[in-house]
Amino acid sequence: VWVRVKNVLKQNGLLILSVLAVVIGCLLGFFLRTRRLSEQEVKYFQFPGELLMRMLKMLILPLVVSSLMSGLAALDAKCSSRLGLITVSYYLWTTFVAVIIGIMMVSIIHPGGAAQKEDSEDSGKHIMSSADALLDLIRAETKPQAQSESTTRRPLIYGIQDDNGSDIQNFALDLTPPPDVLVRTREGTSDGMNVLGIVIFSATMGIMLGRMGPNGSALVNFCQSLNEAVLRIVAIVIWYFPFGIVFLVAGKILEMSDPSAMGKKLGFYAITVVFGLVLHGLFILPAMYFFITKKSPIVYIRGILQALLIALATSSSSATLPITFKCLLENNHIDRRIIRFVLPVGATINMDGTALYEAVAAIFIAQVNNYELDFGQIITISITATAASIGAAGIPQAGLVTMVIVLTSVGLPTDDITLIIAVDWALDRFRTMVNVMGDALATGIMAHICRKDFMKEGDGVGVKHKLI
Ligand code: DAS
Repeated sequence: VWVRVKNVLKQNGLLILSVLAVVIGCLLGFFLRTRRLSEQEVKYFQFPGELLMRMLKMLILPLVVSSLMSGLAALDAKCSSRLGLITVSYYLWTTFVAVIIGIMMVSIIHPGGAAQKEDSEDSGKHIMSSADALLDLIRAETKPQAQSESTTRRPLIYGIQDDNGSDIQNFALDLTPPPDVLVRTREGTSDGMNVLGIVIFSATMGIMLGRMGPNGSALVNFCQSLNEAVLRIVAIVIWYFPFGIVFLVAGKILEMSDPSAMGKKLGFYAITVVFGLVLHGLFILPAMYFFITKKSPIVYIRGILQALLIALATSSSSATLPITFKCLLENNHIDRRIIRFVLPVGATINMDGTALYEAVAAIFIAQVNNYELDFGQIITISITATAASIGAAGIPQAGLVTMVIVLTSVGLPTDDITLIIAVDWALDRFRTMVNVMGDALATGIMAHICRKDFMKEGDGVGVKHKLI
């Protein structure tokens, strides 16, 4: 028995320690809330957790650039375009399914309270016609409306006028939220654009390198070595996680607002989101994996549990990327060339949990305001929630920032985001887990679909990274 226990601990020691760290972090956090720590004491207490986040963020840039550049360079043009097309189509499909699930859940549970049909003068009021809502998505307005209006109906694309009113022929696809929300999470938005920029740059470079032939081999080799080095750093950093997770979770609990102040509607809203995330993350996505690969999703998910825990602790899919990469390579033995391409793209554009969350939140806010959304507006919400999740960065509470796009698209008051902020820090962790789950399962599916393209042994498939 001791030998078996020793083996289990050896294989799963870090995972068990991380689970214990989350539990201890929760207990410690709720205990310290009773001690009424000063702001300075809270800051000192949160430092070890902040250190963990910085360690992970340090690895994102080299990992994404080296993965995409070496991954795309290793694929021939036909294979990479086929892999790219299937990957992006699959990501869009699962994101849209997540939105539909969210809309179904919030319409069935109706957490925002039943719309009063009786005499109340504003019962079932319509915000805007559905045709208007859909057209607003592409309508080029000559002047963005003043930010002061609570229901800023700024379209996603608009022309800009200069001060003397002449149109500047400069149409921007405007995914950034109005300044009032931008100020609150400027670092989130800029990181979002940075991560997207990194992916686009490194994907482009990777494709170019792949076409340079022998001239590009030195740079491809450099990227492969950099990729290997990053994974070896991960193998070291990962042992700090249990310690860092305790302080990260406890530090967040110290910051959160009083859960008892959460009204009944907010409680039902949180339950709706969690039900939707569980349905999509634990049933729909694994079912898709099973039907496509005919393999057990349970065994596959077992291999990425460490990454899911880091997602829960950090609420950042980008920060979790190095761990997801390591789990897929060493535990699930996915071909490194597939991981290098599919995973970084997924971590940037594939956020099923976020898309589901934003659809639920928008309809919840409509219900709380006793607005009745018609079919056209529901379609608008499903389109903008999908688009907003693609634009969201893989950092904490990014979904809260891009949600403004969804609310604005159907004329809902963006100020009502404050209704859900109290529970957002907790729900963010679960939707980040679903985001990471979606990326990891997609990588397994792409590896299965493209297995014939990679019959020959990949470079270092399933290599165990030994500590230096
Ligand atoms: N925290 C984001 C992520 O890292 C998800 C979100 O904010 O919706 O995926």
